[in-house]
Amino acid sequence: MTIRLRAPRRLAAVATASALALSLAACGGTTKDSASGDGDAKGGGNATANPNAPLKKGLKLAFLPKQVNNPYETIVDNAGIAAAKEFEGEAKEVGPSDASASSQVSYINTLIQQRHDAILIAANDANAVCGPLKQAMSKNIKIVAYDSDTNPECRDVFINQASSEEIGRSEVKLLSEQIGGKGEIAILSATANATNQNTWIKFMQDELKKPEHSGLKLVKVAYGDDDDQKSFQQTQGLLQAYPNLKGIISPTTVGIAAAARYISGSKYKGKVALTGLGTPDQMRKFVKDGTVKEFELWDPKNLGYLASYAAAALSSGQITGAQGEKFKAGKLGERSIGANGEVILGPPTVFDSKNIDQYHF
Ligand code: RAM
Repeated sequence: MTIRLRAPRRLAAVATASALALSLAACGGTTKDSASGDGDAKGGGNATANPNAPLKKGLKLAFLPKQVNNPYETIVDNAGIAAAKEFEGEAKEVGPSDASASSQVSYINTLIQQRHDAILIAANDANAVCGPLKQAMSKNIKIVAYDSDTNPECRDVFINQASSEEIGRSEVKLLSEQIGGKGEIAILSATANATNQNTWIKFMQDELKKPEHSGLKLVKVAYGDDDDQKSFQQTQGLLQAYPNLKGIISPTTVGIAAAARYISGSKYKGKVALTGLGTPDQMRKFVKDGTVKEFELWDPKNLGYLASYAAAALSSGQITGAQGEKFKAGKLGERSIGANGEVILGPPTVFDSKNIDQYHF
Protein backbone atom coordinates (compact mmCIF):
# COMPACT_ATOMS: atom_id res chain seq x y z
CA MET A 1 0.00 0.00 0.00
CA THR A 2 1.30 3.43 -0.91
CA ILE A 3 0.24 5.63 1.94
CA ARG A 4 2.14 8.87 1.87
CA LEU A 5 2.24 10.42 5.26
CA ARG A 6 3.56 13.91 5.42
CA ALA A 7 5.38 13.61 8.72
CA PRO A 8 8.66 15.37 7.88
CA ARG A 9 6.87 18.47 6.67
CA ARG A 10 4.60 18.32 9.67
CA LEU A 11 7.53 18.39 12.08
CA ALA A 12 9.18 21.26 10.27
CA ALA A 13 6.01 23.29 10.42
CA VAL A 14 5.33 22.92 14.12
CA ALA A 15 7.81 25.45 15.45
CA THR A 16 7.00 28.17 12.96
CA ALA A 17 3.30 28.07 13.65
CA SER A 18 3.21 27.85 17.39
CA ALA A 19 2.43 31.54 17.64
CA LEU A 20 -0.49 31.16 15.25
CA ALA A 21 -1.74 28.12 17.13
CA LEU A 22 -1.70 30.13 20.33
CA SER A 23 -3.62 32.97 18.80
CA LEU A 24 -6.20 30.57 17.37
CA ALA A 25 -6.63 28.95 20.76
CA ALA A 26 -7.05 32.35 22.33
CA CYS A 27 -9.92 33.16 19.94
CA GLY A 28 -11.68 30.05 21.16
CA GLY A 29 -12.26 31.44 24.66
CA THR A 30 -11.56 29.64 27.91
CA THR A 31 -8.99 26.90 27.75
CA LYS A 32 -9.18 23.57 29.50
CA ASP A 33 -6.01 22.57 31.18
CA SER A 34 -6.88 20.92 34.44
CA ALA A 35 -9.47 18.51 35.68
CA SER A 36 -10.38 20.66 38.66
CA GLY A 37 -10.91 23.73 36.49
CA ASP A 38 -13.48 21.83 34.47
CA GLY A 39 -15.72 20.91 37.37
CA ASP A 40 -17.89 23.98 37.47
CA ALA A 41 -18.36 24.29 33.76
CA LYS A 42 -19.69 20.78 33.53
CA GLY A 43 -22.04 21.27 36.44
CA GLY A 44 -21.52 17.70 37.51
CA GLY A 45 -19.15 18.70 40.31
CA ASN A 46 -17.26 15.44 39.99
CA ALA A 47 -14.21 16.13 37.89
CA THR A 48 -11.98 13.28 39.01
CA ALA A 49 -11.07 10.80 36.31
CA ASN A 50 -10.85 7.12 37.16
CA PRO A 51 -8.86 5.54 34.33
CA ASN A 52 -9.81 2.07 35.55
CA ALA A 53 -13.56 2.63 35.59
CA PRO A 54 -15.27 0.08 33.33
CA LEU A 55 -17.25 1.40 30.36
CA LYS A 56 -20.91 1.62 31.37
CA LYS A 57 -23.38 -0.50 29.47
CA GLY A 58 -26.55 0.91 27.91
CA LEU A 59 -25.14 4.40 27.30
CA LYS A 60 -27.30 6.57 25.06
CA LEU A 61 -25.30 8.60 22.54
CA ALA A 62 -26.55 10.96 19.86
CA PHE A 63 -24.54 12.18 16.87
CA LEU A 64 -25.48 15.65 15.63
CA PRO A 65 -23.52 16.20 12.38
CA LYS A 66 -23.25 19.47 10.46
CA GLN A 67 -25.94 18.10 8.18
CA VAL A 68 -27.40 14.65 7.58
CA ASN A 69 -27.29 14.52 3.80
CA ASN A 70 -23.52 14.86 3.49
CA PRO A 71 -21.92 11.51 2.51
CA TYR A 72 -18.86 12.28 4.63
CA GLU A 73 -20.86 12.92 7.79
CA THR A 74 -22.88 9.76 7.13
CA ILE A 75 -19.72 7.63 7.06
CA VAL A 76 -18.44 9.22 10.29
CA ASP A 77 -21.71 8.82 12.17
CA ASN A 78 -22.45 5.29 10.99
CA ALA A 79 -19.03 4.20 12.20
CA GLY A 80 -19.68 5.86 15.56
CA ILE A 81 -23.06 4.17 15.83
CA ALA A 82 -21.48 0.78 15.04
CA ALA A 83 -18.74 1.40 17.65
CA ALA A 84 -21.36 1.94 20.36
CA LYS A 85 -22.50 -1.65 19.86
CA GLU A 86 -19.03 -2.79 20.92
CA PHE A 87 -19.55 -1.34 24.38
CA GLU A 88 -23.25 -2.28 24.47
CA GLY A 89 -24.45 1.28 24.08
CA GLU A 90 -27.13 2.76 21.86
CA ALA A 91 -26.32 5.50 19.39
CA LYS A 92 -28.30 7.41 16.79
CA GLU A 93 -27.84 10.27 14.34
CA VAL A 94 -30.12 13.29 14.19
CA GLY A 95 -29.55 16.61 12.48
CA PRO A 96 -30.49 19.25 9.96
CA SER A 97 -30.47 18.79 6.20
CA ASP A 98 -28.53 22.02 5.72
CA ALA A 99 -25.36 23.01 7.55
CA SER A 100 -27.01 25.69 9.68
CA ALA A 101 -26.34 26.42 13.34
CA SER A 102 -29.85 27.50 14.25
CA SER A 103 -31.31 24.13 13.36
CA GLN A 104 -28.61 22.38 15.36
CA VAL A 105 -29.74 24.34 18.42
CA SER A 106 -33.23 22.86 18.32
CA TYR A 107 -31.79 19.36 18.04
CA ILE A 108 -29.60 19.99 21.10
CA ASN A 109 -32.64 21.10 23.10
CA THR A 110 -34.54 17.96 22.14
CA LEU A 111 -31.60 15.72 23.01
CA ILE A 112 -31.37 17.37 26.44
CA GLN A 113 -35.03 16.60 27.05
CA GLN A 114 -34.48 13.01 25.97
CA ARG A 115 -31.71 12.74 28.56
CA HIS A 116 -28.93 11.31 26.47
CA ASP A 117 -25.68 10.42 28.20
CA ALA A 118 -23.65 12.18 25.54
CA ILE A 119 -24.17 14.45 22.56
CA LEU A 120 -21.55 14.33 19.81
CA ILE A 121 -21.61 17.41 17.64
CA ALA A 122 -19.90 18.71 14.49
CA ALA A 123 -20.58 22.38 15.12
CA ASN A 124 -21.79 24.59 12.30
CA ASP A 125 -20.95 27.69 14.32
CA ALA A 126 -18.77 27.61 17.43
CA ASN A 127 -20.70 30.35 19.23
CA ALA A 128 -24.28 29.63 18.21
CA VAL A 129 -24.36 26.15 19.73
CA CYS A 130 -22.28 27.03 22.79
CA GLY A 131 -25.07 28.14 25.18
CA PRO A 132 -27.34 25.13 24.56
CA LEU A 133 -24.36 22.77 24.92
CA LYS A 134 -23.48 24.36 28.26
CA GLN A 135 -27.07 23.74 29.33
CA ALA A 136 -26.64 20.09 28.44
CA MET A 137 -23.36 19.93 30.40
CA SER A 138 -25.08 21.40 33.45
CA LYS A 139 -27.42 18.38 33.29
CA ASN A 140 -24.40 16.05 33.26
CA ILE A 141 -24.71 15.25 29.56
CA LYS A 142 -21.21 14.80 28.18
CA ILE A 143 -20.34 16.76 25.06
CA VAL A 144 -17.94 15.51 22.42
CA ALA A 145 -17.24 17.89 19.54
CA TYR A 146 -15.93 16.07 16.50
CA ASP A 147 -15.01 17.25 13.00
CA SER A 148 -15.85 20.92 13.71
CA ASP A 149 -15.27 22.31 17.19
CA THR A 150 -17.32 24.64 19.38
CA ASN A 151 -15.62 26.76 22.06
CA PRO A 152 -13.58 24.70 24.55
CA GLU A 153 -15.80 25.60 27.51
CA CYS A 154 -18.87 24.25 25.68
CA ARG A 155 -17.68 20.68 25.28
CA ASP A 156 -15.67 18.11 27.22
CA VAL A 157 -13.38 17.03 24.38
CA PHE A 158 -12.82 17.76 20.71
CA ILE A 159 -11.97 14.83 18.45
CA ASN A 160 -9.94 16.42 15.70
CA GLN A 161 -9.49 14.44 12.49
CA ALA A 162 -5.84 15.50 12.11
CA SER A 163 -3.63 18.37 13.17
CA SER A 164 -5.41 21.49 11.88
CA GLU A 165 -2.06 23.03 11.11
CA GLU A 166 -0.96 20.08 9.04
CA ILE A 167 -4.20 20.08 7.08
CA GLY A 168 -4.00 23.80 6.26
CA ARG A 169 -0.33 23.91 5.34
CA SER A 170 -0.35 20.68 3.35
CA GLU A 171 -3.24 21.89 1.17
CA VAL A 172 -1.20 24.90 0.07
CA LYS A 173 1.85 22.72 -0.55
CA LEU A 174 -0.14 20.24 -2.63
CA LEU A 175 -1.57 22.98 -4.83
CA SER A 176 1.72 24.81 -5.11
CA GLU A 177 3.46 21.66 -6.38
CA GLN A 178 0.72 21.16 -8.96
CA ILE A 179 0.92 24.67 -10.42
CA GLY A 180 4.67 25.16 -10.17
CA GLY A 181 4.42 27.62 -7.31
CA LYS A 182 2.97 30.44 -9.41
CA GLY A 183 -0.34 32.11 -10.08
CA GLU A 184 -3.70 33.16 -8.68
CA ILE A 185 -5.47 30.72 -6.41
CA ALA A 186 -8.84 30.61 -4.65
CA ILE A 187 -10.40 28.67 -1.82
CA LEU A 188 -13.85 27.12 -2.06
CA SER A 189 -14.93 26.52 1.54
CA ALA A 190 -18.00 25.18 3.31
CA THR A 191 -20.05 27.68 5.39
CA ALA A 192 -18.58 30.99 6.51
CA ASN A 193 -18.83 30.03 10.20
CA ALA A 194 -17.53 26.43 10.03
CA THR A 195 -14.88 26.19 12.75
CA ASN A 196 -12.88 23.44 11.07
CA GLN A 197 -12.62 25.07 7.64
CA ASN A 198 -11.90 28.49 9.15
CA THR A 199 -9.05 27.10 11.24
CA TRP A 200 -7.57 25.32 8.21
CA ILE A 201 -7.90 28.50 6.11
CA LYS A 202 -6.01 30.53 8.75
CA PHE A 203 -3.14 28.05 8.51
CA MET A 204 -3.31 28.19 4.69
CA GLN A 205 -3.05 31.98 4.83
CA ASP A 206 -0.10 31.70 7.19
CA GLU A 207 1.59 29.15 4.93
CA LEU A 208 1.12 31.49 1.96
CA LYS A 209 3.22 34.12 3.74
CA LYS A 210 6.32 31.92 3.42
CA PRO A 211 8.90 33.01 0.82
CA GLU A 212 8.57 29.72 -1.06
CA HIS A 213 4.95 30.61 -1.83
CA SER A 214 5.54 34.21 -2.83
CA GLY A 215 4.47 33.36 -6.39
CA LEU A 216 0.98 32.39 -5.21
CA LYS A 217 -1.76 34.97 -4.80
CA LEU A 218 -4.96 34.12 -2.94
CA VAL A 219 -7.63 36.12 -4.75
CA LYS A 220 -10.82 34.92 -3.07
CA VAL A 221 -12.35 32.68 -0.41
CA ALA A 222 -15.77 31.55 -1.66
CA TYR A 223 -18.41 29.65 0.32
CA GLY A 224 -20.49 26.81 -1.10
CA ASP A 225 -22.16 26.13 2.27
CA ASP A 226 -21.53 22.39 1.89
CA ASP A 227 -24.40 22.45 -0.58
CA ASP A 228 -23.60 20.59 -3.79
CA GLN A 229 -25.41 22.97 -6.14
CA LYS A 230 -24.16 26.14 -4.49
CA SER A 231 -20.57 24.79 -4.47
CA PHE A 232 -20.89 23.96 -8.19
CA GLN A 233 -22.11 27.50 -8.95
CA GLN A 234 -19.45 29.11 -6.79
CA THR A 235 -16.79 27.22 -8.75
CA GLN A 236 -18.23 28.47 -11.99
CA GLY A 237 -18.35 32.01 -10.55
CA LEU A 238 -14.72 31.88 -9.42
CA LEU A 239 -13.50 30.72 -12.83
CA GLN A 240 -15.45 33.43 -14.62
CA ALA A 241 -14.46 36.22 -12.24
CA TYR A 242 -10.76 35.31 -12.21
CA PRO A 243 -9.75 34.28 -15.75
CA ASN A 244 -6.12 33.86 -14.64
CA LEU A 245 -6.96 31.47 -11.84
CA LYS A 246 -4.47 28.60 -11.72
CA GLY A 247 -5.82 26.55 -8.86
CA ILE A 248 -8.53 25.98 -6.27
CA ILE A 249 -8.27 24.47 -2.80
CA SER A 250 -11.56 23.10 -1.50
CA PRO A 251 -11.17 21.88 2.09
CA THR A 252 -14.59 20.25 2.14
CA THR A 253 -15.69 16.93 0.68
CA VAL A 254 -18.90 18.50 -0.66
CA GLY A 255 -17.06 21.44 -2.19
CA ILE A 256 -14.25 19.52 -3.86
CA ALA A 257 -16.64 16.97 -5.42
CA ALA A 258 -18.86 19.73 -6.84
CA ALA A 259 -15.86 21.75 -8.07
CA ALA A 260 -14.39 18.64 -9.72
CA ARG A 261 -17.69 17.96 -11.46
CA TYR A 262 -17.82 21.50 -12.81
CA ILE A 263 -14.19 21.58 -13.94
CA SER A 264 -14.27 18.11 -15.53
CA GLY A 265 -17.09 19.21 -17.85
CA SER A 266 -15.61 22.60 -18.69
CA LYS A 267 -12.84 24.18 -20.73
CA TYR A 268 -10.84 24.55 -17.50
CA LYS A 269 -10.16 20.83 -17.24
CA GLY A 270 -6.40 20.23 -17.26
CA LYS A 271 -5.80 23.99 -16.99
CA VAL A 272 -6.98 24.81 -13.49
CA ALA A 273 -5.71 22.55 -10.70
CA LEU A 274 -8.00 21.42 -7.89
CA THR A 275 -7.04 19.93 -4.55
CA GLY A 276 -8.49 19.78 -1.06
CA LEU A 277 -10.24 17.29 1.17
CA GLY A 278 -12.39 14.66 -0.49
CA THR A 279 -13.56 11.09 -0.08
CA PRO A 280 -11.85 8.63 -2.46
CA ASP A 281 -15.25 7.24 -3.51
CA GLN A 282 -16.52 10.67 -4.60
CA MET A 283 -13.25 11.74 -6.20
CA ARG A 284 -12.20 8.53 -7.98
CA LYS A 285 -13.67 9.40 -11.35
CA PHE A 286 -12.15 12.89 -11.32
CA VAL A 287 -8.72 11.49 -10.55
CA LYS A 288 -9.13 8.95 -13.34
CA ASP A 289 -10.28 11.54 -15.89
CA GLY A 290 -7.34 13.79 -15.02
CA THR A 291 -9.30 16.65 -13.41
CA VAL A 292 -7.62 16.14 -10.03
CA LYS A 293 -4.04 15.01 -9.39
CA GLU A 294 -3.86 14.76 -5.61
CA PHE A 295 -6.13 15.46 -2.67
CA GLU A 296 -6.24 14.23 0.90
CA LEU A 297 -8.37 13.01 3.79
CA TRP A 298 -8.24 10.93 6.95
CA ASP A 299 -10.37 7.84 7.43
CA PRO A 300 -13.84 9.17 8.38
CA LYS A 301 -14.80 5.79 9.86
CA ASN A 302 -12.03 6.07 12.41
CA LEU A 303 -13.14 9.58 13.32
CA GLY A 304 -16.66 8.38 14.24
CA TYR A 305 -15.27 5.35 16.03
CA LEU A 306 -12.89 7.43 18.16
CA ALA A 307 -15.60 9.98 18.99
CA SER A 308 -17.93 7.21 20.16
CA TYR A 309 -15.30 5.74 22.49
CA ALA A 310 -14.46 9.19 23.86
CA ALA A 311 -18.14 9.74 24.68
CA ALA A 312 -18.28 6.39 26.45
CA ALA A 313 -15.07 7.10 28.40
CA LEU A 314 -16.45 10.48 29.52
CA SER A 315 -19.85 9.07 30.48
CA SER A 316 -18.18 6.26 32.41
CA GLY A 317 -15.87 8.59 34.36
CA GLN A 318 -12.64 7.28 32.80
CA ILE A 319 -11.78 10.78 31.60
CA THR A 320 -13.02 14.31 32.30
CA GLY A 321 -11.52 16.01 29.27
CA ALA A 322 -8.39 17.30 31.00
CA GLN A 323 -5.04 17.37 29.24
CA GLY A 324 -2.93 14.27 29.84
CA GLU A 325 -5.80 11.86 30.53
CA LYS A 326 -5.83 8.63 28.54
CA PHE A 327 -8.54 6.22 27.42
CA LYS A 328 -8.78 3.07 25.36
CA ALA A 329 -10.52 3.53 22.02
CA GLY A 330 -11.23 -0.10 21.08
CA LYS A 331 -9.30 -1.16 17.99
CA LEU A 332 -7.62 2.28 17.76
CA GLY A 333 -5.81 1.64 21.05
CA GLU A 334 -4.95 4.10 23.79
CA ARG A 335 -5.49 7.78 23.06
CA SER A 336 -4.55 10.79 25.13
CA ILE A 337 -6.10 14.18 25.57
CA GLY A 338 -3.96 17.11 24.50
CA ALA A 339 -4.13 20.86 25.09
CA ASN A 340 -7.60 22.41 25.01
CA GLY A 341 -9.25 19.01 25.46
CA GLU A 342 -8.25 17.94 21.94
CA VAL A 343 -7.70 14.36 20.80
CA ILE A 344 -6.11 13.98 17.36
CA LEU A 345 -7.03 11.02 15.17
CA GLY A 346 -3.89 10.98 13.02
CA PRO A 347 -2.24 12.30 9.87
CA PRO A 348 -4.20 12.49 6.62
CA THR A 349 -3.45 10.35 3.57
CA VAL A 350 -2.77 11.85 0.14
CA PHE A 351 -4.64 10.12 -2.68
CA ASP A 352 -3.61 10.04 -6.34
CA SER A 353 -4.13 7.84 -9.38
CA LYS A 354 -1.70 5.26 -8.03
CA ASN A 355 -3.30 4.57 -4.66
CA ILE A 356 -6.93 5.69 -4.91
CA ASP A 357 -8.26 2.24 -5.78
CA GLN A 358 -7.07 0.94 -2.44
CA TYR A 359 -9.54 3.15 -0.57
CA HIS A 360 -13.25 2.64 -0.31
CA PHE A 361 -15.03 5.36 1.64
C1 RAM B 1 -17.21 18.25 4.64
C2 RAM B 1 -17.56 18.91 5.94
C3 RAM B 1 -16.73 18.37 7.09
C4 RAM B 1 -15.26 18.34 6.73
C5 RAM B 1 -15.04 17.55 5.48
C6 RAM B 1 -13.60 17.51 5.07
O1 RAM B 1 -17.79 17.00 4.57
O2 RAM B 1 -17.37 20.29 5.82
O3 RAM B 1 -16.94 19.16 8.22
O4 RAM B 1 -14.48 17.82 7.77
O5 RAM B 1 -15.80 18.16 4.44
